[in-house]
Amino acid sequence: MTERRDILVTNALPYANGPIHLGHLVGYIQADIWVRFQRMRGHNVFFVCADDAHGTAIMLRAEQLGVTPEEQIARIKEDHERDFADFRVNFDNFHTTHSPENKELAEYIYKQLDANGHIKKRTITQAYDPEKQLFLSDRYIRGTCPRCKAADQYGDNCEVCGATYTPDQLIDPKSVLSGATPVSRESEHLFLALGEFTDFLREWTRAGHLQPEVANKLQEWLDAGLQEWDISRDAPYFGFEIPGHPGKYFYVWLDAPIGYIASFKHYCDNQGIDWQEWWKPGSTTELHHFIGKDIINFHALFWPCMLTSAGFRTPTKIAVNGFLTVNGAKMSKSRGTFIDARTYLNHLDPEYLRYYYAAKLSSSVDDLDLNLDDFVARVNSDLVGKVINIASRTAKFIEKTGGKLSNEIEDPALWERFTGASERIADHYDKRDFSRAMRDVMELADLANEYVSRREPWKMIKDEGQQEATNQVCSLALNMFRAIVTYLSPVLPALAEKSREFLNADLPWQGATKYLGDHEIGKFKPLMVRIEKEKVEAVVEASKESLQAAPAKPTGPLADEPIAEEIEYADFAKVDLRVARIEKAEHVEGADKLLRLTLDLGGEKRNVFAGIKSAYDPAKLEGKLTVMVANLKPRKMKFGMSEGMVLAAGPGGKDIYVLEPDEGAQPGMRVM
Ligand code: B3M
Ligand code: ZN
Repeated sequence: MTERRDILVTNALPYANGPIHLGHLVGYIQADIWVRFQRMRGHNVFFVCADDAHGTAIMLRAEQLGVTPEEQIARIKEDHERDFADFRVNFDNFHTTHSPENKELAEYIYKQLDANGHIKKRTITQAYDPEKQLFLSDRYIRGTCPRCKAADQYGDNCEVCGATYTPDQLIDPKSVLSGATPVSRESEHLFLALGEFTDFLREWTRAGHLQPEVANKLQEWLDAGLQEWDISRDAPYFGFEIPGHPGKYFYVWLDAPIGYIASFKHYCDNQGIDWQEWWKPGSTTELHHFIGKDIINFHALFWPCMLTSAGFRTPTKIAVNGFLTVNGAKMSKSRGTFIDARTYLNHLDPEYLRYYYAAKLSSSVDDLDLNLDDFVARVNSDLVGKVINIASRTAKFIEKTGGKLSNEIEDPALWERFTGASERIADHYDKRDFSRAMRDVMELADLANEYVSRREPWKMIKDEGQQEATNQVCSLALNMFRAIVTYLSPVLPALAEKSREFLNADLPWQGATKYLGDHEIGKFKPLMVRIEKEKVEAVVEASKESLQAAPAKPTGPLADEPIAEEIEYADFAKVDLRVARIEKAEHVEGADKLLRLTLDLGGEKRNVFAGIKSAYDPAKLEGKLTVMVANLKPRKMKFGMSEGMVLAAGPGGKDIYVLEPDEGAQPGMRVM
């Protein structure tokens, strides 16, 4: 075995403005498995996290609930901690970024950056809500797209046509917070001059800290040139005031990663450990950050600059995971696939999900799909059908033959397959190739089951002269079971715990290669039950956004949108409207509002992006007839060419109704 490593592991800090959901859990479960594995291998590991407690969203949420931000983040922290504990994500410390340690460290790092000349001052013009009296980031402004005129678009880009713009280019912009029309206001901001770190970053991003695809992405950004990073926000803001700049606060993303150090420091101060030993340049300890792919820039660009300038060590590895999709699509509240950790826990065993994620996780940044049917099938077949089965079909024969495992290895070649797998599986875990580790373990489970089926101990036991042989066969089976559960125990800590009791033995990693003989075992109890499909359905049902909860929609559309200006018939006649059949309707990766439609115009096929995702399950659209503008000039959108437009009515959101011709209409027919 290699020498003992000192490893500090962190997970991205969840925002303190909402519950943990299954998407978050991909990264947390991944890191927890890795930590448990490293500990089993004898390494010294600390695993810390914290709530990311600052920012406008949290401040506004507290205000809405009529509590102080401090009260609000304290409540959320309790929920987060409970969710993590119940999913067996076992942090050594779960802190908050709104802590004295973090304040002190953030101020310190900022002062170092400033002293090293990397902080610049500049006056910027920003949208300001005159009623709420605060500056508005793009997400708090909505209005009509200046290009395609789609209503209710974000302040920075249009989800319907893909245009990008600044909030002041929106037609009729409104503050989401008050409904007021934003005004432009000037204010002085502080910036971190990232460009000054370009050479450092070029080297750092290629020095083995990152997955290759991540390093390539960063190279693109570096080649494009790094902008200065705006690190200040004006009051009112929930965060830390910047030393020397009254009324200005650190932007939440400045102090968020510093929360890693703060959480660790808080832990070490309680334990009497010297935290600085772990954070000084040249430290022999390792630092691993597990994050999602949407926050790569903060961790692999900004963070190393801050650390290095302030005289801290930089990360050993940044482990980036992809997003979670459910049933092949983005998690959706209307479909009930936006599943909170707690909703899942109310119905299902967390170990099922830990196993499923492990079985699908690799070291790449690929997205991970939780297909709910496959989830049920896979867990039942792998864990219950294969792993548990080995023990449940042999344990009773040990009981009947004296309750003790035999010293005699009945099939040494077979047993060697199990001991020989140890280092290979360990290597997969270490490289975060959990899916490979799971595949190797399941192959072992197949071998064990084949062996038991071949020997048929249930027949042997009936033969008076075969009692000892029966005991030997089942002893080998249970030793194979023990090795398998050991290899799985970073993923399935509860199963490991129960198996320890049943086998009356510890399950250290090295133990998997030592034959447990002349050893009395405990009584077999069912170690895990099958997932019932109904429970998964109950989770989905409970996750569906209740319709009553949706805000009441205004009625009387004419009052909202007066009839447009009169036009000549000739103008109307220019529009070639045709009946089309929706042949295919699909989700578009990365688009919140769009569906991709393949339309059949009676022979001719068209690809059209329609902003109707919020109202339609794509499957329900397929086969439907509708009406389209067939002679609209093709438009290049963010996700591809759109060759026409489908007609639909309604204000938006869930209230969108695709027009359908009356029965008898055929694709390609002209609509007059
Ligand atoms: N609070 C959450 C996220 O974007 C954000 C992470 C902070 S990590 C220092 O996933
Ligand atoms: Zn648009």
